[in-house]
Order: sequence, then structure tokens, then C-alpha cells
Amino acid sequence: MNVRHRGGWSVAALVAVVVAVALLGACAPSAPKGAKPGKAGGGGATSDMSVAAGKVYVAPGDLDEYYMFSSGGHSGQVYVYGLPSMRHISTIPVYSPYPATGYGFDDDSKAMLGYLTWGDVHHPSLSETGGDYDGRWLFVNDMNGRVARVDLRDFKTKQILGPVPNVSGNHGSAFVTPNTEYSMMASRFSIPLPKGTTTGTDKYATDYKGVLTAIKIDPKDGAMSIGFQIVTPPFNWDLGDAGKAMSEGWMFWTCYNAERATGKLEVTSTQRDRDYIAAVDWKAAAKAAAEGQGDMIGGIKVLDPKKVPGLVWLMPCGKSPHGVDVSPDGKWIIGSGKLQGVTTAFNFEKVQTAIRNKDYEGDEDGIPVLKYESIKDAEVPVGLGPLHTQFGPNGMAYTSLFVDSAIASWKLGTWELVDKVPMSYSIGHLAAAEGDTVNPDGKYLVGLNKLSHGRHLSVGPSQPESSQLVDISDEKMKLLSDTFTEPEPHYAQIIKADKIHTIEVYPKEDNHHPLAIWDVKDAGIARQGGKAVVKMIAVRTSFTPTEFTVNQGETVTVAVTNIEQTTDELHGFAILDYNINIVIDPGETKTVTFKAEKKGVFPFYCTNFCSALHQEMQGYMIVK
Ligand code: RUQ
Ligand code: CUA
Repeated sequence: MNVRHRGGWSVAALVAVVVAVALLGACAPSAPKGAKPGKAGGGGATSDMSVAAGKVYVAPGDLDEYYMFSSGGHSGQVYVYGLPSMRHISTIPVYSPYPATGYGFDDDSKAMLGYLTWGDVHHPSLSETGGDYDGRWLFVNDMNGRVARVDLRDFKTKQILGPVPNVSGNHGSAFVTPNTEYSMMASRFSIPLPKGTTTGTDKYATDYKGVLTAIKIDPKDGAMSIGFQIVTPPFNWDLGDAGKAMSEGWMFWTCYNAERATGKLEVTSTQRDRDYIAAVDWKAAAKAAAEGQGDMIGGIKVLDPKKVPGLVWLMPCGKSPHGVDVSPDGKWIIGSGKLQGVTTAFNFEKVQTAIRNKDYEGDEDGIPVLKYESIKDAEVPVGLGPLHTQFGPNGMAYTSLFVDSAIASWKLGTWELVDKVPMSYSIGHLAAAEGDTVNPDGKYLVGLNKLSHGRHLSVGPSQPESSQLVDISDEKMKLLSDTFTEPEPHYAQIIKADKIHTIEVYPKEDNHHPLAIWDVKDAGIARQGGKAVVKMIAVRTSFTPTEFTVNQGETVTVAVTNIEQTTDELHGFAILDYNINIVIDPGETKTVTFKAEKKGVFPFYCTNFCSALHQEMQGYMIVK
């Protein structure tokens, strides 16, 4: 029995679990071994379980059909899973050092991390062409005002941009536009601008500001730079989605705290019945910025909608909304209060008409507020606590319900509720196969749950999160498997595996590193610009040179080239007592620079198993 009362559960968690237990009776193959039918997690007939097992089983040597890139939250990393097996394939370190790949230890990645050695990754966003994932890059946000680009040829972080000026708490990010022109950001917290201003929170409503930022992406190499910013009232911007197809050129963000309150927001920011979804005409904003409009704040040109009208409108939405999601055809914008029992489908054409007719019900610091009744098409009774919606083919929509701890499926246009499947427990976001594109695949849906509550071998109080795979190939959704994930599964995207084209080794001819060497006769130590530079080769199963001597107090750079051109032949280079641990992939050169402060003899060795004589791959650094 895996649901038992423990002291310390919050009431909300308890309610969620009770609701989940109540709903679980009908749920098929979610039972851990030994669970009794009719109890939490139980009830699946054996035949259902074997069908489910067959659907997730990927035989040894066979490959999964999809990649899922899952947010690692405050671990600062991205986790890669294969679907349908839900096997964890790889961890991509982005904002935190990761000794397993040497990330954050070599000179380049250390410089990229800068003074921050953690990040809070929330929303992975795959690059798109024509509104479809194109398999080139993955962008991920960090709450510390940053956005990073991962290259999907080698699954490595290539750029971290920021902290971006004026942005405080980069939550509403890293959503890309349909042709990856921009990765969009929105601030969760408002502060007085520019940063460094210390106005008290008694002036919050007037002097604190939110900021929307467009990060420009170079279509050739993905290089990111700051495009433009828009200043807003001090709402807490939350989640976003770019318009697509008929709504291409628009960006949507939810916010809470339209009250402009401070203090205990759970009370102060939930006074009004409605918050907002911002509708931003980003093409018009890009044009205004290019024409030189805006004021300099914190070293950046910032557009103020009061002075530059025609960029931003506010759509009233149920209070404290979370996700906002644009349907594959771009026609509907789905959003709701996260304590409501319905989700609202706003009609993009009605939004446009209301803007043309100035069908407003007021304004917020000069930003017009559209009339709710004029822009909504339907309120769909999905269930309690709708957070986020994903899409399938044929107009199917799937909404996560935090309070009900379930996923509801329903139809765009007819608004009929189709099915509901319980989640264990308390689902936050959900991700469908190619679910954010103009052509969702259907097939699989993953619930990213906040609580696992012992549906796994106990590991003590620090429990993992859980992700559940759901079969959505039929109208009747079926739970297929549980996977336990690292914190914190905020969001994920799922891309067809054949869209990603990786390299196996770094080709020698593409290595232009100034300290790269390919012949052992070039290896050795030299003094350059007042420091010791060691050019080293790593190849099965030795380092050349096998030892080097430096002077105490000297700055030392060791440049290791892994001259292998064979798949999977990585070498590591660690120096004991010096906190040095890098990993060099085949064909790569990496450098590590340090001050030889401690005197003595320090072994170095290969950390990555590379061959039968891996253990012999070692040497000495002598510091005199
Ligand atoms: S968010 S659940 Cu960025 Cu929804 Cu965390
Ligand atoms: Cu090289 Cu182990």
C-alpha cells in the first residue's frame, strides 16, 4: 500500500491525494507490484498491464521513437529521456557544474557559468522552422535572468546569455517564435528600474516594473543577443507561448498579481476575479525598436507602451492563471485561473476585432484591457485546477488539472470533454509528442507530476518527482508507466527522434583550437606570456607527456587534445588535490587554467573508462 498518512503533509497535498485515490479506481495499468485492486495505484487487470508493458518496452539494441527534453529546475540541468521507454539517456549540464562531463571545470564552460554556479531551468524550448521543431537547438531559461542555447548536434551548452539587464526572475521564457527569430522572456518579479534603485515596496504599484524581453537569435548559428524590451506594470509574468499560423507575430504571457500587491501574495494578489494574458504584437515592437523608439534603461532600449501604443493589449483571464497555450492552428489561446474549474478558449480573430474596434474595458498604465466577453469563445469545464494545455492532432486538447490530479482531454471547437485520466500525484505541466508545434503527433503525453508519494522504493524524505507516460493514440487515454525524475519537472518538450542529427566525434579538421596538437612530438611544456602551457595528448591509453614540472605559484594551462576519432572514446583528465576534472570527447581540445599553489607531487589520471588499460592512463604533475 503506497498511500499512507504521514505527519507533515500539507492540506493541499492531502486533498490532492484523496482526490487522486478517489479517481484511481478506474485507472488501468498503474499498479506497483503488490498493490491491491481498487486501492491507490491499483486496479489494473493483468491483460491491460501486459498491453501497457508492450507499448513501453524497447528491446535491447532498439531505439526510442522520441526524445523528451525535461527541465531540471534548480538542478540547473536538462534531462533527456527516450520515449516510449522513458529511459533516462543523458543529462545536459547548463547552469550548474556537472563533474560527470567535466562541465564547469574547463576554462570555457567555467567562463560561461561566470559567478553563478546554479540556475533554475523551467521551460525548454526547441527551435522551430515554420512552427515545427527543426531539431537544431534547445533554448532553456534560468530564473537568474539568463537564457542558454544547447546545440542538438552534440547536446552541449554553447551559450549562456545574461543576466539580461532589467529582468528580475526570468520565468516567462524561453519560448521561441515559429521561425526561431526570438526566444522570449518575461519577468516574474518586478523591481524599480534600473537595477540598483532602492525604492521601497510602498511604491510598488507605481515605481516597480515588469519587463518583457525579446532575445534575438541568429538564424545561421543560433547566437543570441538582446533584441528589445517592453516595460510593463508590476504584474508577475508567468508563462508564455508564441502565436503560430494565423496568430504568428504575436506573443502571449499570463500574469498574476494584477492587484499590484506586495506582502503575502497568496492573499494580497488573489483579491480580484481576473488577472491578465498579455497579447504582444512582437513584429510591431521589433519595428518600433528598429526605428529607434524607446528609452535607455540599464543600458538597453526599452519600449514603454504608454509612449508607443499599438504593441500590447491585456486579455482578462481567470485569477492567478498559469499556462497559456496557442492551438496548433493559432486560432485559440487557452488560459484559465488555476483555482477554476474551467479553462477559457480565447479566439484570436475576436482579439483582433476587439483591438480594431477599441472594444476596451479600461487600461493599465496606458495598456488597453480588452473585454472578456468580446474575445472568448468558450469556457470548457475541464475540472479543478487547470494549469496547462497541450495538443494532439484532430483538434484534441489535453489540460493538466493540479487540484483534481488528472488530465482532461477535450475537443477544440466543439468544446466537449472526451476523457479524464488520474495522475499520481498533482500534475503540474504536461508535454505531448510535438505538442507545441503546428503539427502535433498525438501518441504520447507525459504528465509532469509534483509528488511521487512513495510510488517507488523509499529513498527517505527527499523523494523524487514523477513523470507518467500516457497513451493518447485513442480517445480513451491509458496510463502506461511511471518514471521518477530529478527535480524539478517544470516543463518538457518531446521531439521525433529522426529530426535530430547528432555527430559522433568532433572531426579533426574542424578543431581550430589554438592549443590543439595531434602528434606526440608536439606535446610538452612551454612558457608563454608568463605562464606555463602544457600541450597534452590523450589517446588510448596514455597521456603525453606523462609528467610535467611547474613552479609553485605559477599559473598553468593544461590543454588536452583527445586525438581519438572513434565513437565513444572519451578521456578524462583529473588532477588530485587541485579540484581539476575535465572530460575530453573524441577530437576535442579542452583547457584548464589554475595557479599551482600547493607544492608536491600530484597524480593525474583518466576518469572516463576508455579501454582495458584505462587504469594505466595516469601521470604526475610536480610542483617545485
Ligand atoms: S512552471 S510547474 Cu515554470 Cu509551471 Cu513550474
Ligand atoms: Cu582514457 Cu580512461
